[in-house]
Amino acid sequence: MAVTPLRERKAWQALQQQHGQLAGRHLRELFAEDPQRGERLVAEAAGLYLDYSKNLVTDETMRLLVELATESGLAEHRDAMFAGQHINVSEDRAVLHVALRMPAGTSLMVDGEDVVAQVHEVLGRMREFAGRVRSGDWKGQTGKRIRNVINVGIGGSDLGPVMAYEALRYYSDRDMTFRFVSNVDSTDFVEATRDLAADETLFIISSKTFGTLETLTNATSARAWVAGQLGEEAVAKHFVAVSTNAERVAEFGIDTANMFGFWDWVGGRYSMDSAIGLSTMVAIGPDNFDEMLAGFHEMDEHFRTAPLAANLPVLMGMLCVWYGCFFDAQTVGVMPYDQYLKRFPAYLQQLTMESNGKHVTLSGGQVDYQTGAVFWGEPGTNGQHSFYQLIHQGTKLIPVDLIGFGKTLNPLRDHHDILSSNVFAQAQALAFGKTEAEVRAEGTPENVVPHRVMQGNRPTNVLLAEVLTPRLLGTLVALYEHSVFTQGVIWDIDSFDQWGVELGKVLAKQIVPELESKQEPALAHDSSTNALIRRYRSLKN
Ligand code: G6Q
Repeated sequence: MAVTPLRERKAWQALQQQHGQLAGRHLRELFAEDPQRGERLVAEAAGLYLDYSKNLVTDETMRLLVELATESGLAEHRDAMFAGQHINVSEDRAVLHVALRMPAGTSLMVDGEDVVAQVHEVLGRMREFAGRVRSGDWKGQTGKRIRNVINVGIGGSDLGPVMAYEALRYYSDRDMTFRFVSNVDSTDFVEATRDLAADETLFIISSKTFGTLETLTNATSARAWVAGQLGEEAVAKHFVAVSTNAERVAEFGIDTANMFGFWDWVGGRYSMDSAIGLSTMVAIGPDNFDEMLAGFHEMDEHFRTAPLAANLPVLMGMLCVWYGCFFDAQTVGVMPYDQYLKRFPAYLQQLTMESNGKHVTLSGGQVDYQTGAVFWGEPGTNGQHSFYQLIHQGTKLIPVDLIGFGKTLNPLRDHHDILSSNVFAQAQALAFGKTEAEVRAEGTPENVVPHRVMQGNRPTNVLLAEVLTPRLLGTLVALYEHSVFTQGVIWDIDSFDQWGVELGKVLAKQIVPELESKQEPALAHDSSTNALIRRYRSLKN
């Protein structure tokens, strides 16, 4: 799809003028002039209510952003993704995480194969397996039931599973223990296993390629840990694999009958609802997992069919472009006001930054505008007592997404109203601040007045949902996935490759032998790397 360079698109130029016009305006004025704004600049879908009225936009800005998305070919790119076209150009692959949540009985033919049928075949096997582990029918080597499940994986094969487990812990089997080993730092493995008995422990080795050094190192230690306590023959009952690479799984010594597959059209950071979610399914049960998939699908359908101007992920994606490209905002904060979502910002970091951390266009030219923002965050209200200060009164513009819920899963006195009041109060304070006159009227000593003034005009999105369910989690993740997609299309980049990550995998493998070698290795790196390696060798010996 040939596309006009971003800066030459008509809507881009109009948006530049818009930005100029809005530069001196304050959200206080925008609300005063348009008192209904807070009821109009909202959108709702799949159980999520989005209030985007406290953004530095007018109706005209939103109209132009929609025009920019249209001119960028968003609808065509979206349809190409849903049709299984190879939109991941640098890897020549289809991008079909949306097929992972298409209902049984539907079909999507890609390169001559019905991918939906394949998805449901694997889901069926996962259900059967998860059911057996949960019921105690799947026995370990000594005949005991499995009580502990450890997912071994990293990046996309870890962040989704651990985030989903934490988010849906309320729905999990509380008689079982779930742990996640990702870091090749031996501390991760040792701490995860130190109080567990091998004969009650099942390892799920999750690796799309089954070639990732960290995961294979941890998997090898896990096998030694099991074999050391129960003998080599125990491996069959204590290990299963999730991968696209059956050959390597077999080489590692896991029976491919105990392997759950997925496909090269599922990117690692888009894989938590594929077989990579096996630990999630064992934790929350197949029915809840189905609910999560239904939530994903509902948001997919909204993204696929809703007009751009009322399309939640499109709105959120366009606003990211607006702040990044026109206001030079470098970061986006995401603050879930729900303790169960404590790993959601970390999950989003990979989803957003690995996807849109790119500096060349689809056709290989250098971009001459900002692309992916730095995503970060912590659950509220904790963050309010630390870094929110910089958002309120610092010199950087940081758009923030605040995520709140009408109900808590763990009602306790008035905790939830106190928690939720902070969502609204923070959005209010960030938008409207506190003027000099207001500070003075409080009797503040003159020399303190400037310190207590809150400029306001800090943008937020508020997302509200009823309660955190498996379905809602699917919806929320799909919302951000498609927001990332929207940004990537406007920026004309490949949101689905990750060559920077691949580089790290190759470089470390070259240096390992130089650290391990008994003889002084001949080092041919730059002088800094050579000196660091020599220093490390002297420290370790
Ligand atoms: C995800 C990335 C990366 C990947 C890990 C693990 O999009 O490519 O985070 O998921 O490097 O890779 P494997 O699953 O192949 O071990």
